[in-house]
Amino acid sequence: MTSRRPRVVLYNPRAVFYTMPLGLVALASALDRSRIDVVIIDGRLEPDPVAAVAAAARDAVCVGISVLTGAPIRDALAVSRAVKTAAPRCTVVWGGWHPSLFPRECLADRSIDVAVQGQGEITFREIVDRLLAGRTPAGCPGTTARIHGEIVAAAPRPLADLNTLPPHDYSLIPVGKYFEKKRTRQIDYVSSQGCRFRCAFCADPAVFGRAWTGLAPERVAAEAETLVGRYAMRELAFQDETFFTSAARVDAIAEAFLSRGLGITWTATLRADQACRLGEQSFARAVRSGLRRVMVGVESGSQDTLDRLSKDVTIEQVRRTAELCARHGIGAIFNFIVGFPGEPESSIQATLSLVKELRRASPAFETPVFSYRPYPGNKMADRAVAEGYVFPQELSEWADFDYVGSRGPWLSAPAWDRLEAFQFYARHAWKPGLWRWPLRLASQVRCTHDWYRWPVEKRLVELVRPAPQVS
Ligand code: B12
Ligand code: SF4
Repeated sequence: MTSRRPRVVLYNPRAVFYTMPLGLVALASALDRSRIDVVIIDGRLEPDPVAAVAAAARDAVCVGISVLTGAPIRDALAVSRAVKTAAPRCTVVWGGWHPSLFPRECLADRSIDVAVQGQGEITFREIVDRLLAGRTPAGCPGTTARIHGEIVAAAPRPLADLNTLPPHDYSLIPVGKYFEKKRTRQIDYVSSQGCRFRCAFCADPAVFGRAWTGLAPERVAAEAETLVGRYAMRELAFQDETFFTSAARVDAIAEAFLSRGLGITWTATLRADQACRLGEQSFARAVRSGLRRVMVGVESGSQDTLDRLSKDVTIEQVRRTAELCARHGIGAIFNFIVGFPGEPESSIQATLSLVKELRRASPAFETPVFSYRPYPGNKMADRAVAEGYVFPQELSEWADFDYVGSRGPWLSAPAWDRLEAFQFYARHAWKPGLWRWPLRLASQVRCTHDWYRWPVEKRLVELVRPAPQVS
């Protein structure tokens, strides 16, 4: 049966992991669905996403696609081109991080008509309204668009207070299918947008201009309660860039979870300085309200390197955060990066030492160490370019720009091999379990003596269990 109402199709490209497509849910929730049909298609759940979007686009007003830098671009391009073939008059809108950073470069591909920068709800609603009224989206604040072959960049749109936007309607996505893929009744949720910090390797300051907006605690708790009632949700995964930005807000959220007796667990991102500002009592309250795991971007074990990164965090704060988590029995993923341009060997060594210290502190801590490769849209990447680093120029080249689990240009091949071996031994050296003791002992000896050559134990384990380990 074909619907008479105008249709908007939204597409989330294939990606690793099954985090819910919150950006698209936000956009769809902000449209007037009393007069528009909205379809969200997730490439991770479709056997043939290109065909599915092309078919849905035939009688659609527009197709909106969420695009991260890297591999998702390949999928987004294939879908956009298929849409233009199936429905040449359908407007293709790209939004999300890559088009926010590179609107003009995106529009160089003729299958893309509009690139949206930053927060998308109001901008996308205006684009759809304009299209329905037979007007061009070009000139709509927050967009860069092609009109009669010319590219028009409109004024930026200021970040709207999230509290003025409608709640996210999860009935727009098949929540049960995500539960199945994740193998847990965990719902992804975002309670804030933007970030006030200035880390020199991150695109957030460029995309959101160091602005931040967060939902009121009562609204977060009320929405969480609805999700528990509707989907029997057991865990809420906050996908905020910096969930703990306001200690008072975190306190009030924890209090509201407790007073509503939600009985769920929750996870969120945490900066070490924020953990220290939060303090013992508030942390304890958060834990009582269900906090079970935090993700902390430590980046480096060297204070000099942290200062170069403008991280505005001290190693002492990282230690205090770890101590707080361990004392409260909270799991933590401490993320590290090595191989920054010009990073001295002593800084890498300091990172490995801190990783060992954290591993020793709690078996519930994970410590992935990544090799730095510049993501665009920040001071560090600009500096690298000034010194001769060349970023991809065309969209198709950006599609090959995938860093996950690979070596960056500032880390030598032997240093990378050593890092891989180190990660294996650090993972096993303090892992509990009776039957693991031979590997644990060997790993402890290696970590104590910083000796990672000829990693025979690693080869043996990989022979028995070839799947890559993440932490
Ligand atoms: C969940 C998530 C993922 C999921 C993706 C889920 C999905 N949808 O497919 C997974 C785990 C797969 C992932 C992977 C990676 N991610 Co990620 N991820 C996030 C995270 C934590 C939350 C995203 C989210 O849901 N936000 C909430 C929603 C509401 O916001 P939003 O998506 O930005 O959408 C808003 C606007 O961007 C815009 N918008 C978005 N899409 C569209 C589409 C249209 C048509 C329009 C008009 C507007 C629009 O409007 C929305 C509402 O305001 C963000 C950080 C963050 N908090 O945003 C990082 C983030 C997006 N990820 C990032 C990175 C670097 C990565 C990885 C490279 C990390 C890594 N090393 O493994 C990989 C690479 C992905 C790949 N190449 O395949 C960077 C982005 C860098 C970039 N230039 O793209 C971010 C910003 C983190 C950071 N600060 O560095 N990620
Ligand atoms: S790395 Fe995190 S804290 Fe730093 S600017 Fe980016 S989002 Fe903010």
